[in-house]
Amino acid sequence: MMKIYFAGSIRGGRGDARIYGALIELLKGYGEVLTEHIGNRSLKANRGEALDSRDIHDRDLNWLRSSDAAIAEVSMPSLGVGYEIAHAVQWGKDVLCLYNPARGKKLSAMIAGSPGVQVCEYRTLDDAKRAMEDFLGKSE
Ligand code: 6K6
Repeated sequence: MMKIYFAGSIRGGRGDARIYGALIELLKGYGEVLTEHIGNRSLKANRGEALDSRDIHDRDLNWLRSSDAAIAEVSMPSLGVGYEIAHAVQWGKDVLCLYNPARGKKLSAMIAGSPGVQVCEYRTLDDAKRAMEDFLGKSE
């Protein structure tokens, strides 16, 4: 089964957590989502898992390295998500960034201008679903 790494903001802000949850539910139809907790709305920006930061960092990078495809929701700017995207690009992974301009933040030029990532603007869950299907079809 394909291993999918999903990245979304945690300490950057949880305003889009509901969207992450919906995207993760869709992704579960295509493979194993290694980071299901990102969509958990009880995961708050200031009160996370019981692991310390070093353990979270090492675990997440190991998951990312072992994944077949990486998908990041980037409408809410997050240092951690940017850091993960940079690693995935360096490791030669296929990376899809989903960006909803209606959330009101302009996408960083470091993501919008990265030749290693595919950026897809979306407005509806249906748009995002199509983009993820196209992308995963190519990474198989
Ligand atoms: C949760 C709530 C408060 O602190 C946490 C720490 N827990 C984390 N658990 C799992 N993944 C994390 C955690 N913190 C950051 N990450 C990873 O970085 C996730 O894979 C996200 O894609 C990304 C979020 O980064 P920030 O900078 O928005 O936190």
